[in-house]
Amino acid sequence: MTIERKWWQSAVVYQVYPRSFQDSDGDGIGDIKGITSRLGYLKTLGITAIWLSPVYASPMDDNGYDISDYENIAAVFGSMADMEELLAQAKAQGIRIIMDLVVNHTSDEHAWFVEARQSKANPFRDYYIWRDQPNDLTSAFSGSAWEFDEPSGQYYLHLFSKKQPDLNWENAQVRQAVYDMMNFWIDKGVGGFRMDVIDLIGKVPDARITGNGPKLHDYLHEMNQATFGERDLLTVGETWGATPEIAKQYSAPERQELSMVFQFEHVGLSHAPDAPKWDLIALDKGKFKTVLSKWQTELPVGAGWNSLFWNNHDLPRAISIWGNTGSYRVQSAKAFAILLHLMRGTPFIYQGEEIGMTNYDFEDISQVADIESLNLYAERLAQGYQPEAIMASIRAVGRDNARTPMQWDMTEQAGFTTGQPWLAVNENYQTINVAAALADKTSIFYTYQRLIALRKQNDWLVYGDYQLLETSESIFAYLRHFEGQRYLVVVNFSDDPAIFKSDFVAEKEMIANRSFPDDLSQVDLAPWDAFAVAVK
Ligand code: TEU
Repeated sequence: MTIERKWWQSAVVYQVYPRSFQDSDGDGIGDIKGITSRLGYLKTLGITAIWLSPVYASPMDDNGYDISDYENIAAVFGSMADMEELLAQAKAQGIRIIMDLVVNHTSDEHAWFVEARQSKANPFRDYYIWRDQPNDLTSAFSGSAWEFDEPSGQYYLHLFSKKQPDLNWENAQVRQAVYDMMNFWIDKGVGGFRMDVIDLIGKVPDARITGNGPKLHDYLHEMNQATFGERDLLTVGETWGATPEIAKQYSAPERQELSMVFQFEHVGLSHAPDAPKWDLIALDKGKFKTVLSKWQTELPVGAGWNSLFWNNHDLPRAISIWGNTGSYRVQSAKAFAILLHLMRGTPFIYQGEEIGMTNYDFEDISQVADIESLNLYAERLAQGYQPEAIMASIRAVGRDNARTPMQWDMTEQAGFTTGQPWLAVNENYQTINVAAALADKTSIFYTYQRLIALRKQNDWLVYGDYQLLETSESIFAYLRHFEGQRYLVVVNFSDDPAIFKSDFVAEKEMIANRSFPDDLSQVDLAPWDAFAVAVK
């Protein structure tokens, strides 16, 4: 089979959450100059693209996912000149910058909304979604999705915070304004876009349809043609509601929509059935294997493309909920890395994952900054929940777990800032930090570095077929097939020893977090052991 190779299929992307990555001016908030100063570190890791969470002008109700000007930079993050410098320096290091595209909604302080709420007759009124009466749609950040606008006498829709009014994608002028803005950034040399909650733009509020609306794919095809279609860019949609069938609609090349999707089916396995994400349940390992394997086999090369990730800025640290951050922190972090990075799809690493950063021990709501958690707290308190019960949810899954400052070294505030950080540094920074990781050849960092290097060197890893192997429950083992070669990946996904049996014969070692087994007929696996070998 001849494969039409794309750079983004073999890329490894690193997500930077600017507020928490590196502060350069001592105000306690990370900034663009800080990111530029750390490009050398990212180059050492080996990543080839950065997904930059929003740095645009914003009142920061949702840390920048509420944008008031798409063509300017938030002063707290720096200036447009800083952004251009970051693009240039990154390019010189062979790193592309993927911008976050947040166009399901704007900030209520965006000029369009400021105009829109002037009066029903305002030319920008129809840029947003207004109704005389609200329906029962709810916001992801608690409460009704409708907010009454006193002066103009109607309700506007906000699927997130009330400072994030939803744009009306039915309006062709809105769509054109978004495409013009995207072209502004393409002309600046960005490497692509990560599209925030893109599956919501086809919503039909009166029919209570939010995700996967009827015109969603028409809009994305139109966007593709009006902007990045002819360019060699990476576009990834955040699509909570995607099945493999839906993922193909987004990413099959002939449909000319996006490069790939983020799907969250494995993330959902930790949520109680029919409950919001706040009630965490133990992971069913059987389902975990089935779900991840389904996404491997149901998107064959040419039919679509998937991404691979454990973490992002909205999720608890994966090793804190699925791994073991006690005695097996290092071993389980390496096991997760090996398990994921040898699958097919484009891997995304979230800042700090490569050194095994963990959840934060939030004890009191005063330690929490995220609007989603703060709103949940107020809502549940009013519903009669005990504060400790609400804190237990926030501690387990709250988004601030991912947003504590990056841990660079053992100096005060972990080298993140010379001032007071906007969110507390995790107390474990004395042991978990970049300087310590770089100094230890056996650290998690070097497992990631090796995995990234392997992906650059091996087509089997990028394009090979995938086959789940029958094993005992706690072992996750699969084969990759490519051009007559076979590669075996075995992970003991548990705190207990396990035995892996097979009739494979090892040919060449690829990567491991233990010594390589000579004999694959029976391998004694210690907790969280993981290895990959080419087999005959
Ligand atoms: O998130 C979309 C989303 O639905 C969830 O991930 C969200 O974080 C929440 O946990 C739902 O319970 C995207 C961004 O990634 C997130 O940071 C933004 O807050 C949100 O959209 C709004 O722009």
